[in-house]
Amino acid sequence: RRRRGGEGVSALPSGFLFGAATAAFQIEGAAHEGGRTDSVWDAFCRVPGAVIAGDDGEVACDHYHRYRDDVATMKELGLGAYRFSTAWPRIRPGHGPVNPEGIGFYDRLVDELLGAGIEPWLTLYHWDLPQELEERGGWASRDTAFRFAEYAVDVHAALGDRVTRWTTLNEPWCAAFLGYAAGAHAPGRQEPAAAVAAGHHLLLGHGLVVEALRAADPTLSLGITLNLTVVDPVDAGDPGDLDAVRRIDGQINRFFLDPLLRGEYPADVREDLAAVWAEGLVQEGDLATISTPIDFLGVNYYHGEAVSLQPAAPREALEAPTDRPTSTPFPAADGIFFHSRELPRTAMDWEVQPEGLTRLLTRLHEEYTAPRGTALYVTENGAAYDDEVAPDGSVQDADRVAFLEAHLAAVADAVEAGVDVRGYFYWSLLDNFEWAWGYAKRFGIVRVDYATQERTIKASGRRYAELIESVRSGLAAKR
Ligand code: GBH
Repeated sequence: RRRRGGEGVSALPSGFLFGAATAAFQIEGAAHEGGRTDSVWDAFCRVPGAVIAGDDGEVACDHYHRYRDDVATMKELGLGAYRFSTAWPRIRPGHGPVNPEGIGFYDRLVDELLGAGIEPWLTLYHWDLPQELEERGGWASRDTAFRFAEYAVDVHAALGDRVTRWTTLNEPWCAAFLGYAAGAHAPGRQEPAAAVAAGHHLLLGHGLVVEALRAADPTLSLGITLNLTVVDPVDAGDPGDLDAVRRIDGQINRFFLDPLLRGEYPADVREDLAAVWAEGLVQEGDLATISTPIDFLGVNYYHGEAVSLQPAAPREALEAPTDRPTSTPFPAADGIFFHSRELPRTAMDWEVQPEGLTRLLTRLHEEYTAPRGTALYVTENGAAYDDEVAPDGSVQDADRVAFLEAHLAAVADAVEAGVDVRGYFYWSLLDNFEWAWGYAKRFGIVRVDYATQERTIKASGRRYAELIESVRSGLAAKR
């Protein structure tokens, strides 16, 4: 069954939460203001060839100074919630004391959102580790998990009276495996064992934060956001392809889902990664901490993967657009080939596969979240396209409109099938700093002209506003 256009959202209940997402490093700019120190991304941007065109986060969308206008735009779009992240190096640089000026920015942002009737969804970590902590070992060091919990407690002390939705981490797979194994993201290390350690320490940091915030206020709603995907075999009848699926699903999805929601690392994943899994990495009590119950699982879904086993087929590093040499983000993927299917593609060259989102949500509900009463939210989904500005100044991004409608319909299909998914955040509110791609890729429903910092709501933004309003008013359901 394929539903098209706006009709696709009719299964969504009127209370379904619609929002848009951003991340501190990608939009804020003001990199040296208000006592902010370097994050690993500031340092990485200075590495020759690390980021396309030598782009950096110095100015970005200048959101640090323009947040009032940006909140007004969110209100115009009718967003019910805004997912943003706090910059650790603004708030608590490394071992230093809390920086009141850094907290002050988020204090004002939260008040502005609440004043506009928009629920703040705060993410504590979206990849901007203080560089000072990277110099002490970064996420490969166990100590970083404890420093993360200290920082979280500080942010909660300042904002916990107004913010009820807390996400610990955004996409620990990316932070660990793109950052420490592939070297395509900051800190640019290419050490698979450090990546596995980083993955565990990120999860431990998550658990420590959940324990601490739960103790501070049992009424908070706490969760984590993972980048998750559907992995299909090229030939479902080929045992080699099925084993490739098992390994990639293990390294992207189950490495994180199982400790969080089942309290253990999957035995097959530990075995696959044995050569890079340090002795004594997982200490007594870690898994109990990591699996402390959460209220919601945030799902970031962009595209699926189709894999086969073909000896000697190298993994292309899609995440490394520059000439700087990088490695595979999968330490145990020897012989696995990532197949390109006959599907439409975005400007990132990612396949557009909306039904994958329905399948992913259904699987998560059945295998992981429903048994524990954990709610699901799509915390990111979106697409980059080569937008053009029309002579009248408008942006008619028909491909993004279609992407948005198809993925909302895919979420509605999951809701209809009984999956407990309660909200959707489009990535991103604004065109912004797309990591190693710099400003070359635009994901926004709002265009940013980087020369003038002028914002323009794209056709996709207008369409999103219409769909939000039709669901909220119950009109979509009556159609
Ligand atoms: C998200 O990550 C981020 O949270 C956000 O900051 C970012 O701007 C946004 O998406 C758009 O990129 O198989 O090695 O080619 C993206 C998650 C996970 C998507 C890995 C691409 C392919 C990895 N990414 N995936 S690979």
